Amino acid sequence: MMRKLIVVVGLLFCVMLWVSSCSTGRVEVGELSGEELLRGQDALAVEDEEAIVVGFCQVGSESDWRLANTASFRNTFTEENGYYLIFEDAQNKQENQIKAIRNFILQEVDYIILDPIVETGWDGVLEEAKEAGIPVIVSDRQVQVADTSLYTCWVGSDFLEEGRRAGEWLANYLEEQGRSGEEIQIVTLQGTLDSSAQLGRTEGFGQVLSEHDNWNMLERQTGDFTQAKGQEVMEEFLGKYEDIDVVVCENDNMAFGAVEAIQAAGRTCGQDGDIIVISFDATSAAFQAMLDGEINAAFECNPLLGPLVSDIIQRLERGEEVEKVQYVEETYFDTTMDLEEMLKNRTY
Ligand code: GZL
Repeated sequence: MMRKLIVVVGLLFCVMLWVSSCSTGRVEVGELSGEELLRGQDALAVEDEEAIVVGFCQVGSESDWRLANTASFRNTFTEENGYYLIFEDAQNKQENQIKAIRNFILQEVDYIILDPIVETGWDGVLEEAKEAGIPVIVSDRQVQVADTSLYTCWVGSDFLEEGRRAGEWLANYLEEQGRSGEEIQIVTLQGTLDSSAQLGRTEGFGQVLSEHDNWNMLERQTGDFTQAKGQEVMEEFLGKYEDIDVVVCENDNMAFGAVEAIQAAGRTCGQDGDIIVISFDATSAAFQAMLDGEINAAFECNPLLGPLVSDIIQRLERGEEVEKVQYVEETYFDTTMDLEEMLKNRTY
């Protein structure tokens, strides 16, 4: 593929500003095209003409999982590995992601990597990327678009399976506790609504829930994958419901918030507590929380997607076909396991 010409547009933009200001005293934004403005803000100087220029549009920095996912991409898409990475953190706003993609298009990157905050609302901007001839690789969360040719492929977790796995774990755990026939009251802290992780985990756990007539889902509410919001919603649940046996937290950080709320309310949770805490992600912090007896089980969601996406790009560069959907391997962990030993080997 023709490599990017060495482009240093920042200097050009400054010269344009200086010339314009000489003539009118002040540059009116209207005098510069959107492209000139954008380029001026994002001077792109690709030192190595052979570098593969990649624009990565990240969700935000809302959780431990997200930080590990960002680190995986930053550690993979390096100059040493033959890349020039343009990283955009969308601060959990879809409109910022759409702006970032348009910016990548203007900068004529070689590939766009998108981790979409939510599944819908992507058809227009992905059409623009397709018209610009820039392949889009979707990572982690998924997009729902009418024309799936708008993206090259997706790589990430089977969120539905994660949810089912958690439900099946709970059924086994209750059986071991001799509580199979008991009325079980459950609340759920959901992730960001319409995100693939929320949709899949809610649906997957819901399928197992429907197989147990004695399980009662009192309420589901989003904690937006953050610890603060997770704590706030759990406080509300504890105020509303006298009897809660299980809280399903659709990520670790909401689980940590739920534990804070439970303990502040004078209740107990985890290994020997009266509220079972189920979490998703299984970051190192979740292992520590299980070792501290605060949560019962963590369902793994692998954030280390950088190398997988790089492999896809290398195969595309060689003109190879890539599978449209690529799942990562995942498992779960609970307090019956040698978590101390496992924690030593965790890299996130
Ligand atoms: C899951 C990922 C989710 C994590 C959260 O693949 O999209 O977003 O479960 C993160 O921790 O915020």
